[in-house]
Amino acid sequence: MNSAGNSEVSNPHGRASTARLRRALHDTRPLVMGILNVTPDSFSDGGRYTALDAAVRHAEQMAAEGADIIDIGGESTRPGATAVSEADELARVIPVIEALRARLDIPLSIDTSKAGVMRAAVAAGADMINDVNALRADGALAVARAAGVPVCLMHMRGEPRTMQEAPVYTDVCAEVMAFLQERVAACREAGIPQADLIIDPGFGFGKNLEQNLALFRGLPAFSRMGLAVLVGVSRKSMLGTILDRTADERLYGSLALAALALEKGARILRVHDVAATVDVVKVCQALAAGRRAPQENREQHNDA
Ligand code: 7PM
Repeated sequence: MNSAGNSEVSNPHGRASTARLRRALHDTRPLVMGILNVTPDSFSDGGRYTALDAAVRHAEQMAAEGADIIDIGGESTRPGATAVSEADELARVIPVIEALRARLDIPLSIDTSKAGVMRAAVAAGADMINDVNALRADGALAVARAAGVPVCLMHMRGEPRTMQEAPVYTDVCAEVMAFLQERVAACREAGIPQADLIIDPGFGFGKNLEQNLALFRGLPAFSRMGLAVLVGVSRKSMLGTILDRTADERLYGSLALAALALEKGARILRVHDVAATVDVVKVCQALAAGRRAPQENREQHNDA
């Protein structure tokens, strides 16, 4: 594997934050990824400064709250979203990545499906690629390979604009797993190291409530694929449907799913509410450590 050599092209700084992300990915402590939505810049009455400044302050707050990764998205990948041009997406996310890289040591993730945005984002300071399209766009595999950073491969049925129109599966877990296996194989063939791959069932992306719940119950099987599993359920509409609550009323439901996801083997939680989720991680970690105690006790007993 010579991804280090190629990575010099687009990851020229050989960043400490990328190395820190890789170490964290191979540690057992679950990671909290804070969501940073970058709104379109307005050039009128100082709006451009305001949008960038608001994004930087939001990211700084999430870092202070204990986020392990900041995921920067230009909104084009949301369910129901209409396509955003590459030029518009670059104009939104690149200034934010540059500003954050200059201020923070925290690993930065770029949430995009476009090869050109991936390349520019990593050159500007991103340490990870988060692609809801699992590197299926033209040129995305080659760019990710050359970038030499970890990649999250997410399952999506259909395309963002139309995918919530009556999705049909025979066995949603088996079909999502088969898709992710195929994308992992494509990445390996393209030369991306297995250790740099993260998988994500893609909650809400072309799935109804029943299918989302079946996927969530199936999380242990995804973990057994041998790759880190990322779960993104924060404030999602599956919670809105269960609770009959608006997006800003879904914190408690999101935290319930965060704890359950960790219990089912999730390694990265992609969330809006970083401080609250960091507490969930600490509580679940304390419980998990207690679960290992009997074995440690037994070993001590055997040694004696
Ligand atoms: C509206 C609806 C706005 C949904 C935003 C969203 C995921 C992701 C998103 C995920 C990974 C959101 C989503 N969701 N990337 N990007 N996994 N890897 O809730 O579940 O943020 S966009």
